[in-house]
Amino acid sequence: SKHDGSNRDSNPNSRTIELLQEMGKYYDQIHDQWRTLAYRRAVASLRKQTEKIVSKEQAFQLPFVGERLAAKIEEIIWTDRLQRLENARLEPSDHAIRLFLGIYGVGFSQASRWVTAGFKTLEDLENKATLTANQTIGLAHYDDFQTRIPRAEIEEHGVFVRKALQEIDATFEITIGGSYRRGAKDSGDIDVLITKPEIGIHYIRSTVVERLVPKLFEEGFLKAGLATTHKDTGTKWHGACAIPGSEVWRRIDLLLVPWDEMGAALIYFTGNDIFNRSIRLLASKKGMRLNQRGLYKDVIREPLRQRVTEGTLLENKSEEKIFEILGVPWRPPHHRIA
Ligand code: DCP
Ligand code: MG
Ligand code: MN
Repeated sequence: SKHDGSNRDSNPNSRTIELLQEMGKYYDQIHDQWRTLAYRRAVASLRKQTEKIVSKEQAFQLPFVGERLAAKIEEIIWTDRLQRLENARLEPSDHAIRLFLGIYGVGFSQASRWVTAGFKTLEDLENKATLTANQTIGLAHYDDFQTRIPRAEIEEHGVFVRKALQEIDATFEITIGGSYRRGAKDSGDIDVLITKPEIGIHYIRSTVVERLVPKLFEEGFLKAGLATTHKDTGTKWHGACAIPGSEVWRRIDLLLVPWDEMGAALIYFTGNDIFNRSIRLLASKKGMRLNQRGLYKDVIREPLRQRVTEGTLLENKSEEKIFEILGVPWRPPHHRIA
């Protein structure tokens, strides 16, 4: 359901893809991870087809398309609709849950509790619910945070953060990751990786937390902190920002990365999340472990695959080397959509 800029219109299956994608988006919103993944894979599979898929038998031949999905594809061909999707659109409690899930920081259990308490609209929450500080911000900026950020505006935010940071210390470097780095034409938030050559996390964290963040608030760029980092252990600062002069608040994630770990962090924060899951699974099949800090070997696992030791570091500095050690061909960020 992410806007990754693939060419949909020239695809003979564009209508099918559109409805399946919407169905997947619905499952994502109700936190049905298994179906979300199944729909995303099926969509990716359909995208690669050069012919129109018109029957369930034909659909079933495709990778990642099971019997039920194949039947849904046929339903779309015959009816130009998907009954399940229309049901989902109509169910009133689902509607409220999806509405509430759109509030920043609100998960499925909170949304369900509000529905159970009888709240149906954002106005209900505003007038009758007891909200945390973050929920209040999320609600007040509901539409802002739901609006995709155009690529050009992401770049403006990047320039603003880089300038402020380099005024503090000219050797700091920033990289915009996330869907922007994958080449998306618009993004849900701004993911900013911050590092400095030859330096560890402590200096980076204290510079960002004690100097950059206050400076950006003073300049009117930062508007609110949402999930802010612990002063001694954190590696991220999530908040809201706006280009000075603009009324629109955007979600921004500042991600603090030790210089040595940039390769692993770039892979992680470039995503997408499905690509990350598949590359991590591949690592684990090869007896290695990949996380946002590095690629490791000799990781000892408990029977239930819970990690006990970090293992030996194989590589963390270079994205290319991590791909190489994993034995997978280099994939540029634009192609990291599993
Ligand atoms: N990520 C992940 N697993 C998660 C969340 C995030 O692997 N559960 C990684 C992959 C994402 C990256 O972090 O690409 C940034 O997370 P975002 O939520 O900002 O997602 P994107 O930038 O990919 O998309 P959007 O345009 O919605 O921000
Ligand atoms: Mg993002
Ligand atoms: Mn993000």
